[in-house]
Amino acid sequence: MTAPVPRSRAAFAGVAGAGSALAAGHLVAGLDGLPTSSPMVAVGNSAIDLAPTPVKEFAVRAFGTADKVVLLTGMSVVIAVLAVVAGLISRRSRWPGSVLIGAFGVLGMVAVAARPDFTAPALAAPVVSLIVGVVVFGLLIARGGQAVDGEPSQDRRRFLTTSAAVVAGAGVAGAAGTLLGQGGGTDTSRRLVGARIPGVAAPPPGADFAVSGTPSFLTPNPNFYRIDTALTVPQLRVEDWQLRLHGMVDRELVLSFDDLLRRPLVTRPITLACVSNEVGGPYISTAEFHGVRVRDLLLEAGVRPGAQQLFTTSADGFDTGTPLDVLLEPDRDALLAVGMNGEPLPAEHGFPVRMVVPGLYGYVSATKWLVDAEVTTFDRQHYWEKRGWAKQGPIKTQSRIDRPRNRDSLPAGPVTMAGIAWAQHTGIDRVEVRVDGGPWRTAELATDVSRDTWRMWRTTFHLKPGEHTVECRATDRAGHTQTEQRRPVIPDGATGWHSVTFSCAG
Ligand SMILES: Nc1nc2c(c(=O)[nH]1)N[C@H]1C(S)=C(S)[C@@H](COP(=O)(O)O)O[C@H]1N2
Ligand SMILES: [Mo]
Repeated sequence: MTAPVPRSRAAFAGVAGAGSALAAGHLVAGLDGLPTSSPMVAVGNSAIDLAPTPVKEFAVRAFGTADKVVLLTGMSVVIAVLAVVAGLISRRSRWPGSVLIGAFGVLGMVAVAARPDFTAPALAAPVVSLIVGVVVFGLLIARGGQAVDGEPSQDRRRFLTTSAAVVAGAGVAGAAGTLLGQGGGTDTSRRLVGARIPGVAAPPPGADFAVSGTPSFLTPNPNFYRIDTALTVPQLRVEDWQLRLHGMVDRELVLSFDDLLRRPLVTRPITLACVSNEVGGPYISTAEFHGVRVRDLLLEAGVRPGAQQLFTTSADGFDTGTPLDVLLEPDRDALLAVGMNGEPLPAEHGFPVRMVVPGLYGYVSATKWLVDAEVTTFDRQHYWEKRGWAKQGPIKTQSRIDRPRNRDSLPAGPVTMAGIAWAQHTGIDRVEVRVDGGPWRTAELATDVSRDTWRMWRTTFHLKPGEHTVECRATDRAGHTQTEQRRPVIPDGATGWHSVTFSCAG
């Protein structure tokens, strides 16, 4: 004869059951070398792909690269609440809660099976997860019961010992799963590739005004902005990597990493920019990219008449379409990049191979963890096009003020203002700056490195005490001056002048 399980124990049984289920699934996914089959990861990735566009835009705007941490935290809270419910409805019998936990296990299986990189072995993780969840929950509910005529302290000790064992086991399994999922051979693989990436020469003197507050001309790899839909960074190895270039071509190419590196490797400085960058935003960076020209590969395969785009797909299911007329321009130097700033691509930036196309926003050109390239017509819609963004995304001429910063307070007198301007593949001709709506003044420009990269500017104004607003606008070499009209990032990139308000003290 037993009394109902006390509320606190029942709630704990729910949370510990769900937690050990997720940890066990995570461990099996890591052991299998299929980190995206971890139920927590798969559910998170599905949430990212299914989220309506405004929600995603908000997430990127509000949390930037931390959006994934926010998503995982949010998921954990929801799961914890449901787990408490599972516990509380099982105070007299383990079954109602077991059914609820089992239902979540099935949801995890569905999420794993729906992933674009799904293969049957990936089901092992969610299946183990489901079983562990139901068993641990049932065990803790059974241990949590109090014998009506028994000794309460003995009950408590028994429940606490079991609970401690479960928590420790789940912690170890979760941590081991994360470690196993991270290594994945990518690190070793990167070291092997390292020797094959050429070094980079320093940018020419005067290529940036870092002393006046601009970024350095080349962005160090760890500081390079990162935008993608991958909850966990795909872990690929060069040994397994293969690219299929197929579709409307005369000769299909299947390239291993060695095949790719047998082609001439070029090094180009390129400024990559994200279409989701707000006016004044941080999603722009520059690197020397090392890679093979996409044009050479397309010519080798032979593009058939009528083909319009190269549809590229990543190992994690992201895809995009890039116009063939851009990729085939002789001087565009669109690259299948294998390196960045003298190193193999970092895992976060697409190891082992990604595409980079000067002049196009990343969402229509810069596929990371590239595994497939299909020459096709414009009919096939890409990932962001399906979500309301423009099919094509040439980068808009833009400029940004890096110094002063909003709300800075500076001494009155000479104030140096500095920032960046970009019009990839066209080049920057002029940057003008004005203070408090006064006349435009042409700023000093940094050394011109390439029309595919950003260009730094600076100028000094003599300012009186009080509040001031500075604005800037760029003119590109096609003679186009940035419009003042403010437009949002969706569907094809923000427009408007960046402005910064600060004050000078006398
Ligand atoms: N596989 C994959 N590649 C991707 C994306 C992605 O979500 N998945 N995002 C694209 C977008 S929107 C941009 S702006 C660039 C960013 O590249 P970075 O993270 O190396 O800066 O990658 C592009 N390539
Ligand atoms: Mo982007």
